[in-house]
Amino acid sequence: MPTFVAVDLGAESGRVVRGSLRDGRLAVDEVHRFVNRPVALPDGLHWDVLALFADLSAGIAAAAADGPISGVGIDAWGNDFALLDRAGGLIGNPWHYRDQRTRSSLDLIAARVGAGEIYRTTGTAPLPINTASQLVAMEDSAQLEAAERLVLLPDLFGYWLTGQAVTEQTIASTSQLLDVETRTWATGVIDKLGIPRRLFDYDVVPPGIAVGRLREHPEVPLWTVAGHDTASAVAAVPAGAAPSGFLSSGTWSLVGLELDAPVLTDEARLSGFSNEAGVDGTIRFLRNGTGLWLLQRCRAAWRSASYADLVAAAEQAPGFQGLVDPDDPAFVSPRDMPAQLVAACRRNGQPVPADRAAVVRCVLDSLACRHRWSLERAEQLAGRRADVLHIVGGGAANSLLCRLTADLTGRPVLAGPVEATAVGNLLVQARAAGEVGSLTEIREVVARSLPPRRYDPQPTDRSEDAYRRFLTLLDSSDNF
Ligand code: LRH
Repeated sequence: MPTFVAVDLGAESGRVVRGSLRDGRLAVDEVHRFVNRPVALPDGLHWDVLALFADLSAGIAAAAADGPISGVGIDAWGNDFALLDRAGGLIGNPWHYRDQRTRSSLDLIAARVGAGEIYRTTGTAPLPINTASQLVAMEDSAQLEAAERLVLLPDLFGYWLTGQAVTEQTIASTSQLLDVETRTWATGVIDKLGIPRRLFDYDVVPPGIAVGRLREHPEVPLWTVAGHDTASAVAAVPAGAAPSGFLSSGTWSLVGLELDAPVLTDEARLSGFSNEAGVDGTIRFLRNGTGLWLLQRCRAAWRSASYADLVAAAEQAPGFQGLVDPDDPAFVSPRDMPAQLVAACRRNGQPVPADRAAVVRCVLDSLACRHRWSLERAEQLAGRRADVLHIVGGGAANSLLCRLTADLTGRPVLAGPVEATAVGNLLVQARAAGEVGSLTEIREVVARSLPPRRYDPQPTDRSEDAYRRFLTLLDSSDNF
């Protein structure tokens, strides 16, 4: 029975998950889970990559001690990267995409390359979190001067595990520096931005190739997987023949459609849609919006509460009162998220949430409205309709969010798997090892092993009225 190990790193936590295939079904169990704690240093907000590496290594060791494993794969959140010097050493602590140093980056990029041109080349929406935005904010820095090579985070950990550095396609496509058609570095864009070309002087490889063997466990190969967590999650969407959309729901809400070719129109750019690289040449045409981050920060501010308790309380609170735009810049890194949500309702003339349950309900109602907006806009831009919406990731376990998203979008929601990212990671390895055939077969294995839960839409006058109010709110802001 072949067993694979997925290392799946999210902005809030990381996990090491083991998956075994038997008779066309995948059984998964979590070997190790750990918190991901960003650290604020005098120069800005960083990831603690050494702690993450120690934790993921401990998880792999625990899995290897339990029985033979046929491979390891690593996926992580997008955009963030490490710089390596000419001896392969790490330069500085990688930055967190929420660090504020990128404030002027979008203007700089538009001035140097042109917003339309960089979009037509890379297919990536202009966001301050993009690797490109971070690199232009670092120009003339000593770190950039000393750097020989850039590796995105999953590839950094793969390098530390095996001694071999690769650049995997799906994670590279979150940089805004990869050519969306050829899936090679967009050297013209890199040059115009004034970013040293030598950092990218390496081939970009697809998911599913052998990288090398683990230094600590020489019998175990490391495979490239879809290194971008969203790409791994979408590979594990148990989509059948019905035309469907997806929502990968975690810290971010990534709503969109899987396409064969990118949509590179000005309209798509101005609506904030990206064309991200998926498995087997697929394109994830999606909008990257703020997701359960809003709730994560509320929970942190309130300390004691669990997500389950918060959602249970919100179930009892009256719905469709105060609404906010989840992408309001006030929510990017506030000290006190609940206070910011209340302030945003007040600022926008919305009913002001009076207690925790009302704040949570405001978040979930607002996310459901945004999900509808993004799905409908994706359909218009791509000229394709989704008859069902698959929700994967942590949000698939949030029944209120799933129900509200079904009601607002008017589509049946198929929720799960919650651990889609790890599942996609495991099955891309299984395919590389010859255990599974195509992407379609991967999705059949998921549907058989972890059948999704269905929520049928029940729109009401109140939900429709809330959506109209949400649109007015968007009209009065600068956000797309
Ligand atoms: C989701 C995600 C998203 C990014 C972001 C920083 O976890 O990878 O696709 O852009 O994190």
